[in-house]
Amino acid sequence: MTHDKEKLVEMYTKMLEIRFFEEKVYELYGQNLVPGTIHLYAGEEAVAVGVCSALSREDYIVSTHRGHGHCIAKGADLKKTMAEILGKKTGYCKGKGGSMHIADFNIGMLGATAVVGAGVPIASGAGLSIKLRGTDQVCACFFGDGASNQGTFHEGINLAATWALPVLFVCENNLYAMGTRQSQVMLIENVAERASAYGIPGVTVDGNDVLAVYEVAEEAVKRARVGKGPTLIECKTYRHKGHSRVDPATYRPKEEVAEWLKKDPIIRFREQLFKMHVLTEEEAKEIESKVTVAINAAVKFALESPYPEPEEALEDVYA
Ligand SMILES: Cc1ncc(C[n+]2csc(CCOP(=O)(O)OP(=O)(O)O)c2C)c(N)n1
Ligand SMILES: [Mg+2]
Repeated sequence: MTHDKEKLVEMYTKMLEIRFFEEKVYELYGQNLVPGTIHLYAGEEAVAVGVCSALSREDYIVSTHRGHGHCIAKGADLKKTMAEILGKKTGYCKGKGGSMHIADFNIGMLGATAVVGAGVPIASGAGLSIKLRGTDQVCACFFGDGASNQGTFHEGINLAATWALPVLFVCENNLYAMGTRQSQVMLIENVAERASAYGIPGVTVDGNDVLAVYEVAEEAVKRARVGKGPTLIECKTYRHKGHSRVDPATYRPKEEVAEWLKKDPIIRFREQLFKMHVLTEEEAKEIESKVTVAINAAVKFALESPYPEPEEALEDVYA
């Protein structure tokens, strides 16, 4: 476990950034300012931040339809991320990708994909590229419990295992794929059990405990960097809200939601930092204000930015 104050504060700040960023997007959606939809990440911040804190800037990530949290955790610019989600020209993909297709190669964010499970073989491809180029980079691939039932999951992980590719397969198991509960479509409790089918390590971790996730990710990164191949990491977590902004999530028992809300990863981490004497209440408040200012600036930037011109629709589509 890390005791480096600067690192711990950075992790806490990133988690807050993701939460506050999303609260604003939620609001803006209600004002009809977010084209398409947004898949909310609140409750799962410890996964993105725990994993990305174990990576360096040169490492890669592959994200999902729930992409903005991974982006921010990997170090994306808040202004350009917000502008992208609002469909503005100043966004990462000139406003043509939105949250589900956001990418920033400069920080190793290879892209979000809305096709469930499609990121797994992409991550293995990135792993193969790393191996062929002989660098010590790694690639972390985020996907859901639902994605782990796709053929791409099997094919992508099997290939990465066979070729000992430097990939972290990170399953964000939030118990549901849209309205389908895991137990309706899987007879095993832990997705990590599937690792044995590929001959690689599989670890299940409390996905609402950022330090636990970080520790497991660090170990997997270490293995990957020295050519020992991939690890399947399953992070047990829960989304606070529905599948997307328009889903009231009535399929989830109220008691279950209440139980998980008590395990809010941000509140838990803050309390841990108080206990570890890393943060005082005053310092925590200061961080909150700093993050609020940064998020407000991102919203202002995005709102004031122009939309792309209709003539630009086909630019950057074909290489
Ligand atoms: C190949 C494919 N099938 C179905 C969908 C529709 N869809 C979008 S998200 C989703 C659920 C994904 O669940 P999971 O992998 O657990 O990720 P979570 O949304 O819980 O983060 C589905 C079925 C899709 N986008 N792509
Ligand atoms: Mg899920």
